[in-house]
Amino acid sequence: MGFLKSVSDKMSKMKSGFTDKIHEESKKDEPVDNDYLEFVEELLIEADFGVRVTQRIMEEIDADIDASKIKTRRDVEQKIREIALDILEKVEKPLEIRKKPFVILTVGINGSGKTTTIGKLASINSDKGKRVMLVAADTFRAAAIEQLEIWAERADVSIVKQKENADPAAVAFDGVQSAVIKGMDVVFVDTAGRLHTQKNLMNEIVKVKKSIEKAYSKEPDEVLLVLDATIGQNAINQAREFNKMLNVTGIALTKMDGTAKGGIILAISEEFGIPIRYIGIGEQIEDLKVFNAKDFVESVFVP
Ligand SMILES: Nc1nc2c(ncn2[C@@H]2O[C@H](COP(=O)(O)OP(=O)(O)OP(=O)(O)O)[C@@H](O)[C@H]2O)c(=O)[nH]1
Ligand SMILES: [Mg+2]
Repeated sequence: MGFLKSVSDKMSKMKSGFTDKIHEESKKDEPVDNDYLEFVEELLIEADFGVRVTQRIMEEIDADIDASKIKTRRDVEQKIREIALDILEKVEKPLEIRKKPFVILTVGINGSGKTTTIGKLASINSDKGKRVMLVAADTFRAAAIEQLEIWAERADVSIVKQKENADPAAVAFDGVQSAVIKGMDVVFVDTAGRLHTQKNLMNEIVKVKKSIEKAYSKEPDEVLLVLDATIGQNAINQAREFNKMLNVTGIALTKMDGTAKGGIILAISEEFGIPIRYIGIGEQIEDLKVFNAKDFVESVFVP
């Protein structure tokens, strides 16, 4: 299925919570007055566009009304789309897996979708003929290692693991070193979920990053922050803290299918400008999409 149709179908919550409501109004032959603008502002906040993006949108709408560029509700709808595209185009930088091994460290809070995203990417890359290695540096629970093993089997790729409670930095070191020796194309390092407020665990992930650097003589090629879109504005704080500690180079925004508040993608993009590499719109392999701004706006912001 193409990007447009599948994303559009899976994003039905966001569409019914925001896009369809704006569109219904835009069909009405009624003025763009203060009441209407307040209604629009509330919708934006409810859909998690965040204060900063909402303010930008409302200010640009005001300016366009003053300049007589916006006359109808349909013009307002169009303007929101334009601003969404402007924000998202700046973060559309697909991850290019060039040199080998290309090492991707995934980080994020508990349950954000790290392991699933790795599993999906392992399959996609393996299908392209790349030699993929998964590294089970989430040693917190035995189940976490097993979960990654299942994905490795499904994608028919290699896995490096140790026992439960092994030092995650040591597992990461071994994994990357072995990938270098075996001539792997791409390495995904899975890590345990942690809250950005847990100081010890945040220090631990910095150690994991450093140990990859030691095994590899350079930093990981990608520090991929996996963010759950359904947690709303909390995602902003997480992105800020993870970025401060680890220099995040890309974001995978998961569970976009499960939320009416998909505006969070705009809030994050406008705030940090970190590339959005992938969006997750479901649990299956085909539900991970390389992020494309124009396609996204067309499938989510057009009714
Ligand atoms: N609907 C939906 N579910 C998703 C998506 N991505 C992940 N999930 C589900 O979210 C749950 C948690 O995913 P995991 O990949 O285990 O998350 P994790 O970040 O590895 O979790 P921890 O290792 O516990 O920190 C699983 O049930 C996944 O199937 C998505 O894009 N959409
Ligand atoms: Mg996991």
